[in-house]
Amino acid sequence: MEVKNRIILALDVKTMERAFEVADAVSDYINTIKVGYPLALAEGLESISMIKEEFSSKIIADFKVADIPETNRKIADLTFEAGADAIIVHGFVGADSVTACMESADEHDKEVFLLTEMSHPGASAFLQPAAEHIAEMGVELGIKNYVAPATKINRLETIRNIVGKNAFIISPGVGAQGGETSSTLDFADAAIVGRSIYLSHDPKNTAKGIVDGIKL
Ligand code: FNU
Repeated sequence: MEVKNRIILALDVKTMERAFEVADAVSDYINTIKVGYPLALAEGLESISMIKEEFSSKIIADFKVADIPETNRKIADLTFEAGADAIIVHGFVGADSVTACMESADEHDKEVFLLTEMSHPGASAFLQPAAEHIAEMGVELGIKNYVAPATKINRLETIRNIVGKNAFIISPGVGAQGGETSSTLDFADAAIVGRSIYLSHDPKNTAKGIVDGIKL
């Protein structure tokens, strides 16, 4: 996936009005937007196509899909039909559930991101011990896109080493969760930034500052 300036906006706002304001403010710098449950549950799945049409952005649907294969398949089909370019899928549910999303992605000519390990402190309890196996499973399944944490650079590096240099890793946890852009981008292809941008008093300048910092 081609991500402008290696920054993805996590648009976790709860109204379409605010979503449009923030997306508009950062549109010179960001062309890839992650829509998750906050916006989709507040404003519906059509929030995806509305943002896509207004800003010509790529949309990654962060639905952390984690169900049985048959249900995963329905979730992925509906998400791609709503206009998402990619969907984030949990790996811990196993190869059959992930494969169901991959099949949907292939049929719709869209992409799957495999979530290996999460960025919050609680992820160390159950997900971290499984994360390397999840990444290995992704490689065996032929997955090229991954999600790995910006808050734990050593874990991000470990996952990069498993999935290889040609894999595409996006990394959440920059800014509000304590992760730092440049060290994240040493191992990830793009950083996901939410609150630091959409809660800032000047999202445009904040996005510009992040992008300028990358180029230094
Ligand atoms: P911000 N997110 C995350 N950690 O933070 N998808 C993960 O491990 C993961 C995610 C999402 O902290 C989170 O839901 F797999 O405000 C939010 O949408 O910058 C975004 O990444 C981080 O937002």
